[in-house]
Amino acid sequence: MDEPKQAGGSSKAAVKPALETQPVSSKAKAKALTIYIDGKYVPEAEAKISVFDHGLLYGDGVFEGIRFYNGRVFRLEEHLDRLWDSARSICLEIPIGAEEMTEALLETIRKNGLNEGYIRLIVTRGVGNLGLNPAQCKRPSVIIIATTIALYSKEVCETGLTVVTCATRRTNAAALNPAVKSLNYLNNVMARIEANLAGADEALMLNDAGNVAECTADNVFIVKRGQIFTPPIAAGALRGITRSVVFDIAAELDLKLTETDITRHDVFVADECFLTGTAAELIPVIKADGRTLGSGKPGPIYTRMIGRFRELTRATGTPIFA
Ligand code: PXG
Repeated sequence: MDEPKQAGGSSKAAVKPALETQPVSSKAKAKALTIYIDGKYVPEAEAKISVFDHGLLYGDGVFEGIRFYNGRVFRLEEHLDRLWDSARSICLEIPIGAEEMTEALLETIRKNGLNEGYIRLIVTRGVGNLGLNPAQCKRPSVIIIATTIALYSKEVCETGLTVVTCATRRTNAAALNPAVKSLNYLNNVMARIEANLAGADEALMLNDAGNVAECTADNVFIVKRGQIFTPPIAAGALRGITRSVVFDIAAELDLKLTETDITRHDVFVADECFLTGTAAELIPVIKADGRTLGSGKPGPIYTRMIGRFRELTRATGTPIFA
């Protein structure tokens, strides 16, 4: 696999750790990336923002993680729509239009000579003073990083992940609404630390009612008696783009999919469970809080879903080189 930034050595454990947790290989450091910052394309060594940027000082900003496959950006419009929704919700005006953003994004990929990979698109509140009042920040910054990423090895996709329920709750919509994909991810980071400490691959996050919301960077699906279930947005799930792809595939394959509250019990007794996210794609879960789920192997519905997902990612999306 060509994974210059994230790829690492292999381990003999039955369930391999996420690649992001493995050491960066020394070979990888050779090829410097070209990064877009506020209209300029600069080498990564020069890609810097101010220490007074409120994105750094307060996590004040929004972002998207986007994948491109086979020379096409997957579900780009949906990602940009969500970025603009997140920005609008926090009164952040993105300084360029969607058309200019699209061109900058495609050009960043082209400048890095990539055909397949991952984009991190960030809009920060911009430079202000040390007070948190965003009224001080006159111009938001736009940053685009195009690189390669593999969160989980091929083996993990084939064997499945383990999850633990964490004590850190998903933020209540009345506090920081989880629908906003903001730069403030400390809530999810805390949950992820709990998973790490418990030796699990991911953390299952509950909402204030004690129902399943999502994992730290992925939406959750379960399968019971041939039907698929996932928590509604109101339960604290991000309106995931990959989640919506699963809805589309379920309709295509004539599988019943229902948005409903899910308890830990529902997860424990599920026939199958899988997570979805742009970086993680579709990934099976085979253990939750020590209980083996279903057969303990990726299930038949997951297998059909991922097959169709792979076809869609290869054949659809915004062309990069057109
Ligand atoms: N829930 C949360 C909280 C997320 O941040 C998803 C679900 C999945 O949504 P998409 O649209 O990607 O299907 C996300 C995704 C990562 C990473 O490295 C992913 C996200 C944020 C930070 C890191 O996988 N967002």
